[in-house]
Amino acid sequence: MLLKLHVCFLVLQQVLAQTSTSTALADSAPTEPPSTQTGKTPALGWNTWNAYGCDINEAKVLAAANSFIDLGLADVGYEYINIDDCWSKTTRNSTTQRIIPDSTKFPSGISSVADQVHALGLKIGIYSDAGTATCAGFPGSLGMEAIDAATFNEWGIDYLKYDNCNVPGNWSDSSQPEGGDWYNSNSAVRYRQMGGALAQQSRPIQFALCNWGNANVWDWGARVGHSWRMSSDSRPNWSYITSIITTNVAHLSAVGFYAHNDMDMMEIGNGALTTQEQRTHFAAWAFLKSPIILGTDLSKLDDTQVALIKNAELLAFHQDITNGSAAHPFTAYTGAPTTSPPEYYSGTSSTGFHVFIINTSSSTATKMFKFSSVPELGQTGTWKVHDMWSGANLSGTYSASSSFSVSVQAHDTVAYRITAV
Ligand SMILES: *[C@@H]1O[C@H](CO)[C@@H](O)[C@H](O)[C@H]1NC(C)=O
Ligand SMILES: *[C@@H]1O[C@H](CO)[C@@H](O)[C@H](O)[C@H]1NC(C)=O
Ligand SMILES: *[C@@H]1O[C@H](CO)[C@@H](O)[C@H](O)[C@H]1NC(C)=O
Ligand SMILES: *[C@@H]1O[C@H](CO)[C@@H](O)[C@H](O)[C@H]1NC(C)=O
Ligand SMILES: *[C@@H]1O[C@H](CO)[C@@H](O)[C@H](O)[C@H]1NC(C)=O
Ligand SMILES: *[C@H]1O[C@H](CO)[C@@H](O)[C@H](O)[C@H]1NC(C)=O
Repeated sequence: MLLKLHVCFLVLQQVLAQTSTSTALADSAPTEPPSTQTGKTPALGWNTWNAYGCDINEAKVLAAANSFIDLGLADVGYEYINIDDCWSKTTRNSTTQRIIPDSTKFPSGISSVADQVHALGLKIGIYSDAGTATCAGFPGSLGMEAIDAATFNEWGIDYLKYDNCNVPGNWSDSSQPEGGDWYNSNSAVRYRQMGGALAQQSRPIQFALCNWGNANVWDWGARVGHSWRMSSDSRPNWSYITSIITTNVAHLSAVGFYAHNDMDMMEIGNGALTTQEQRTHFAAWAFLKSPIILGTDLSKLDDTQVALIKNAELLAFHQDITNGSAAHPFTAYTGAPTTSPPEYYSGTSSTGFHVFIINTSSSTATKMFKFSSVPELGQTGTWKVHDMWSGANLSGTYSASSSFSVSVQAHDTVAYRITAV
C-alpha cells in the first residue's frame, strides 16, 4: 500500500515537473517576430516536392529557375525557387554538426546552386524540420537551430520551409498550454527556437511554418513566421481544393501583411484537375492571399496553364502592397443559399472593389449578387464591372439596388473588379 502510494506520488511529481519545464521553456524561448525585410505579401515561387518528391537534383532546380525566366514568370513576380526534403546526407558532419548536402544530387553544393539562382535575379529556399529528422528521414533541426540557421545564411538562403515530422513525445502538445495561449505550446516553442535563430542571421530569411494547422497556429503564426500551413499536404483533386478553402475561410482574420494562411503548394500541372478547377485553385489562393508555390515540372505546362498562373490582375490582388486583407465570404442577396465552402467573396485592392464567385457544384450555374449586398460597396453609388481574367471592361453600369448575373461553369471561379462610374 505504502509502495503503491509512493509510486503514485512519483508519477504525480513527474507530471508536475513536466508541466513546469514546458512553462519555463516557453518563458525563455525566443520571442523575435519575423523579419519585416521579407514576406510582406504572400510568397510567389516554385518548390521541388509536388513535382519530384525525393527525386531531386541540381539540374531540376536550375531548370525551374531558368523556366521562371523563359516563361516570363519572373517578370510577373514569381521569385522563390525552393528545395524541399531530401537534399542532404543522412548524417551531420561529426565535427561541425552541420548538415551536409547530398553530393550526388547537388555536386556543386547548395551554396553554388544559390549563387546561380541569385544570378538570375531570383531567390532560393530550403527545407528543414522542427523535429529530430525530416519527414523523409534526413537530419532535422530541433536543438540544432543555431547551427542550421547560420549554415543556411552562409549559403545564401532566402526562405525556409520548416516541417513538423519526427517530433519527440515530450515536444508535442496533448492539451492547450497553461494560460491558454498556444504561443506557449511545445509546438510553437519549437518554431520560436528556429525563428530566434533566423533573427540572428544577416540575411532576411522568409520563415514558412509547416505545422499542418496544429496547435492553433493561426493564433500565433504571425508572431513567429511569415506564413503557416493549415492542413496536411495538398492533393491534385477538387476535394482538396474545396476542403482547404473551407479551412481557410474560418481563419481569415489572421491574414494581413507578413501574415499568411498557407493553403499548401500548387497542383496545377499535376493530376487531372479540369481547366475550371485549375482556375479556382489559382484564384482562391490569390484572393485568400495564400503563398502560391508552383509544384510541377514547369516545362510541361501548356500555354493555357502558363497564361493562367501569369494572370496579371489576380497576381496584382495577391501582391497588393497597400491592401493586405484576404477577400471574405458575403451573402450575395437576401436569402442566398449557404454552401461549404462559401461561393461568394468580396474584398478590396488598391485599384478598387472585388467580387469572386466559385461554382462549387458539378454543373454550370447562374450566379447572382446584388451590389448593395457587397459589404464594401455600401447602399448607394453607380458601378461598372471589369473581368479580371480577360481584362475586359463589361458593358453597362449598375445602381446599388441592381443585380449582376453570370453563368459559371462547374467548379470555375469568376473574378471582377468593381469601380464607381
Ligand atoms: C566536416 O567538417 C570539417 C571541418 O570543416 C571538414 O574538414 C570535413 O571535411 C567535413 N566532413 C564531411 C564529411 O563533410
Ligand atoms: C524534451 O526532452 C529533451 C531531452 O531531455 C529536453 O532537452 C527538452 O527540453 C524537452 N522538451 C520539453 C518541451 O520539455
Ligand atoms: C483527394 O484529396 C483528399 C484530401 O483532400 C485525399 O484524402 C484523397 O486521397 C485524394 N484523392 C485522390 C484520388 O488522390
Ligand atoms: C453551382 O453553384 C451553386 C451554389 O449556389 C450550387 O448550389 C449549384 O447547385 C451549382 N450548380 C447548379 C447546377 O446550380
Ligand atoms: C477599361 O476602362 C478603363 C477606365 O475605366 C480604361 O482605362 C481601360 O483602358 C479600359 N480597358 C479596356 C481593356 O478597355
Ligand atoms: C483598399 O482599397 C479600397 C478601394 O480601392 C479602399 O477604399 C480601401 O479603404 C483600401 N484600404 C485598405 C487598407 O483596405
